[in-house]
Amino acid sequence: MARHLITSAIPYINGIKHLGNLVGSQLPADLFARYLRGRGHEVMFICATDEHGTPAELAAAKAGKPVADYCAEMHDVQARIARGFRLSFDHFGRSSSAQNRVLTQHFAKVLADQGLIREVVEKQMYSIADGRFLPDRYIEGTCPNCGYDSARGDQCDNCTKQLDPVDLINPRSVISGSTELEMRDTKHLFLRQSAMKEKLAAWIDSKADWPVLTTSIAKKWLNDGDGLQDRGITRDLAWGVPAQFEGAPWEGMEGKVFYVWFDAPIEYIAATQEWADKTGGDWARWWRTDKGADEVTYTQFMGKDNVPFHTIGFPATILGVNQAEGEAWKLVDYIKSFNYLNYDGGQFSTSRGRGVFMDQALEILPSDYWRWWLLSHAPESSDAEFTWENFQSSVNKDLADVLGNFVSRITKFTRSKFGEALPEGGAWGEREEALLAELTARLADYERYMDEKEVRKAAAELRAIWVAGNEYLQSAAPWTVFKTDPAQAAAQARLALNLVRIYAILSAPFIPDATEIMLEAMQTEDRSWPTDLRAALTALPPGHAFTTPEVLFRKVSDEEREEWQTRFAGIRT
Ligand code: B3M
Ligand code: ZN
Repeated sequence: MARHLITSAIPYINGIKHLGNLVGSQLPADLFARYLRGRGHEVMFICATDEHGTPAELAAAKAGKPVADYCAEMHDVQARIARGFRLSFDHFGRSSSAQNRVLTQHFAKVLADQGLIREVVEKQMYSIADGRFLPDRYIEGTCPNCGYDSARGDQCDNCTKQLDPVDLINPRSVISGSTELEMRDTKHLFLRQSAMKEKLAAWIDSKADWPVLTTSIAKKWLNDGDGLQDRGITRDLAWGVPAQFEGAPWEGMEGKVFYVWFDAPIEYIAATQEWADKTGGDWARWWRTDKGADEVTYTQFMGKDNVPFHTIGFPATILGVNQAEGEAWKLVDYIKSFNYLNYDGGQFSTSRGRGVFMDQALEILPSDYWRWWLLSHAPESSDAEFTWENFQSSVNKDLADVLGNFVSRITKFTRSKFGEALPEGGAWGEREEALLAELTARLADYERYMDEKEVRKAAAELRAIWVAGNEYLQSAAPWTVFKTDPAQAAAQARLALNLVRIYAILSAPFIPDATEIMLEAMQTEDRSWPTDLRAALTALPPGHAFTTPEVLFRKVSDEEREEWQTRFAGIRT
């Protein structure tokens, strides 16, 4: 038994996530967590909401709520939807927690003590009417490139040109609309990432087993020069972790907070502390290498856009802090990153409300249907695309025709010929031995793909394991055998019913609700991983009672598909 720490990139607080976000971080992280628990390992699975920064402030303002209230409400909404998708976090934290504030300020102080922070005076737009500095996104004006009159200070949404607030024609404050803006000096803290370059490079070079997607992005940032520039870690905002020295004032930093990307990854640790404070558990054995975390395998899951912050930014913080005496924080062992999932010929878009969002998905079908499609089409080697045709066909074929049909056929057949208990008599023949051999080989592949976090391949192998059972039933045809040799049919039914329990266990990482229905139908609580398949195929003995479940998976009709296609073609408002 090993110990595994798993974190998913923490979703922004400013709205409900779409299915593309889900499949890029939380869902595959959950898959891996459930798999490892199923194999008997000790798992700590952490996620949280990312609550600081301008997006949170802007979303709260739009909702007409104080930002703290808005975040508390949205956290509950996201937590509820996460439960709906059966995301099995050990803790779903909040980056605005007291634990994160304390730890973020502690890390900043240690970094400063190590000489890894320097102060920089910059010029920034100040709004006299609002009495505050304005972050780039708080300034709007006319785009110098295309003339669009609501271009943001960081980018023009119309022509996509990257902008600087000073480029805007007639700039105004998003908060008050005031045009009384002037450039003023403001002081910020910069993390001296450049001083960490060699350590970072050596660390990334040592990760030969990482996915190419992860290392290619990491190396690009490391070597391009750009990525290794010293990075501003404070902002002129009210909402965030105050830029203080372990709670004491930091001269010149009054009214400033740490940049959201500085405190967000620290929340992985802080969320584990939140968990410990709630449960009385020990967080240090997961995060402090001097307290047992050196024996932990730590895996992170995220979309490719988050990779630079996890291969450069956060490790620079940890490596820098660890230079100090008494600091010994765990670095990530493996970063699994994902490409993008597109939606029906375009991109999912939160800002434009395009695609299917997590709450909407659960309104039309239970989570297993989505989990299966998303994971079996995870955007690993390239971007992937969601289409309703493809979704309908996967659900109908894989879930209804293959797995659902297998469970339904064998339970109904046995009930009608023998009653609702595993029948007695008969023995295995060549066909059963051949099935065992195939399942043994496929299970080994399935485990290997899961260990390697090859999500799509694992899904394909699991499906093949279901298919093997279906084909066995088809060729054994106990309904025909029963007419001439009931004992033989009984042996076949027994094997197939045992296979239902095995399918329940193996499928749990992908479709946990179906697992519960199958185990309930087989009237067993035995969830032990079938390491010895021969034994597992006879685990439920003759006479063991079962029930015949309602339809495990229903089909998606053409009418539904068309209805959903139309319903989600527009923009969510
Ligand atoms: N909140 C971006 C995102 O939701 C960001 C991830 C933080 S991970 C520490 O994709
Ligand atoms: Zn423009």
